[in-house]
Amino acid sequence: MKVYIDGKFIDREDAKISVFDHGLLYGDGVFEGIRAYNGRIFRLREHIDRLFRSAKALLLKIPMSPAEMREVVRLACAENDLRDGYVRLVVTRGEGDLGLGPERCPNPSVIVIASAIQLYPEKYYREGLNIITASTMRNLNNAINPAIKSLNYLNNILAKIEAMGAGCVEAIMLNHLGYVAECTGDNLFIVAGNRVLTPPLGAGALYGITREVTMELAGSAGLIVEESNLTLYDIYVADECFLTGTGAEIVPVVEVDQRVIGEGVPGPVTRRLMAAYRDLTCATGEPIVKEDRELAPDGSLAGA
Ligand code: PXG
Repeated sequence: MKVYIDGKFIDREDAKISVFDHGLLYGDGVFEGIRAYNGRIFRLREHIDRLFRSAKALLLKIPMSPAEMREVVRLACAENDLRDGYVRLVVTRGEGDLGLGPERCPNPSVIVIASAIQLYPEKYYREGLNIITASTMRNLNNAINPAIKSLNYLNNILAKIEAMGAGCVEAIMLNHLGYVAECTGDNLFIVAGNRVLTPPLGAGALYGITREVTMELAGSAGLIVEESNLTLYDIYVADECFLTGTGAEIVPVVEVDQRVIGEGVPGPVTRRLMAAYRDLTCATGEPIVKEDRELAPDGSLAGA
């Protein structure tokens, strides 16, 4: 495997960054997780745009344009002969010193890891997940806004630890008002009759790209799609519940905090959306093409 770091493709074992990088010292940076299916990168533009928005919120200047970043992701996939896989894109504040101040980091680092994907077991999709609600509350919008996909993921990790402690793979996180925000690495939806509901972003959810695609698919299927504040009660009494994320895609939830959801099996709306999502991932996306184009010796992408 070759990892892209600041303009160069480096062997996996040599792909390292400084211990003075503020991404490591302070979680000061942003990231994206992107999937490639069937030789195409799914929703590449949307992921890169979200990366740039996260960076903007942190006053972190990414040292290339969005078009160049898309090209780097395509090159990283081609370099690793990836047709189906997972791309982790990281931009750190860069090397500084032990002070907090970002002004000490003049050169942000760009890292692209294009790797094989660890898929969720097929059982999760066939039988659905059993999840819990974490006691760890989602970050406040005026503390670390959950819309920023930053390298500071401790809020999510603490909730994930609770999930694992309860023998679950995911946990619901509530906001400070007691409304459902999202899960530790996935957005949440419920189905009530012919309505498909998901919390608004202001409730403490990431602007999930799979969430967006799912809302479009549900609309096309003639369902009523609404963003609305949800309490745990709304989930417990829903007909169906499912989670969305780049890694998970659309995964059914059949039990929450010991309450069986609906019939206790993946419901018809969830299954229909899962199928529609899989069709879309196979058929759309930015093609990965092995191009003649190489990085210049200085690591730049001429003409990108
Ligand atoms: N909420 C949070 C907090 C996330 O981190 C999502 C929702 C889903 O967003 P997308 O755009 O992917 O539909 C995410 C993204 C992991 C992992 O290893 C999960 C994410 C990102 C990177 C790694 O579980 N989830």
